[in-house]
Amino acid sequence: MRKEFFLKMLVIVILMAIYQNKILSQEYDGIPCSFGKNPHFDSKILSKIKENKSSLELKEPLSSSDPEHYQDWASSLLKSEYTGKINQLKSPSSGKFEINDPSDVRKSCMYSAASIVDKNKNTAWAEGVEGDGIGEMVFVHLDVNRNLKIWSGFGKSDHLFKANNRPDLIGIHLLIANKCSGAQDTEIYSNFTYVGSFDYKLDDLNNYQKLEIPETLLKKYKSIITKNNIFYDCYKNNINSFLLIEIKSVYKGTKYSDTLISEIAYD
Ligand SMILES: [Ca+2]
Repeated sequence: MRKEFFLKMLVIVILMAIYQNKILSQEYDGIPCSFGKNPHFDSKILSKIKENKSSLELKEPLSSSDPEHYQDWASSLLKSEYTGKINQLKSPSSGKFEINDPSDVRKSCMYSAASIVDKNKNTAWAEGVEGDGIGEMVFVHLDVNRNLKIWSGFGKSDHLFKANNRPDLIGIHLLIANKCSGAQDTEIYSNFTYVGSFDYKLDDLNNYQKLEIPETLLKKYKSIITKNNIFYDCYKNNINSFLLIEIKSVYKGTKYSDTLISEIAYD
């Protein structure tokens, strides 16, 4: 009798394990950073910004443990190769499987826009569409009054730099967030004004190179700031300028067609 009971329980446990695994593998996609199929920013939103009709909100996390907010900062991002190994726990409140461990969140979001501003040339934003990613865009939040530099391509190693695409010509759009409000763990930037854009030719270099913004555009930026009289209610910083980087052409990778940018920082 006891043996029968034990066997029954064993079968139930095995069935539960199989069922659980099935749910987990189905739920892996898109949590917490989604990929190319689910863009949060696109050229239609950019057109609306140009017409002052956009309701775009960019959430900037206060902690580097929350890079999932940065998935809204790009038109696509490459699916992390670590996704399959990430643990998910069932949330008691929603019943959904979620990633709770910050290090797992970071793994899932490894190619998000967070990787452009993490001061680490070994991490990068990568576009996540088929082909070379021409027309794909990513936001960075930096003070354009300061000198800037860019590390285009995957700076992790010479091998990876050459194996992947590097941006050749990029379009740089300058925007102003007229509003910022502090939330629990993020700052929310909204009410964007489009200042203008220019094309910038990059060298095929596995290192930092200058990113210079034309004086005429900076002059226009400063005149808009003065006119708009921007008031911020942020916790962390009061930088109102955003750059939207658009891939226009690439230096082809020897092995992959993913285009990456490792870092944009102050020079
Ligand atoms: Ca980086």
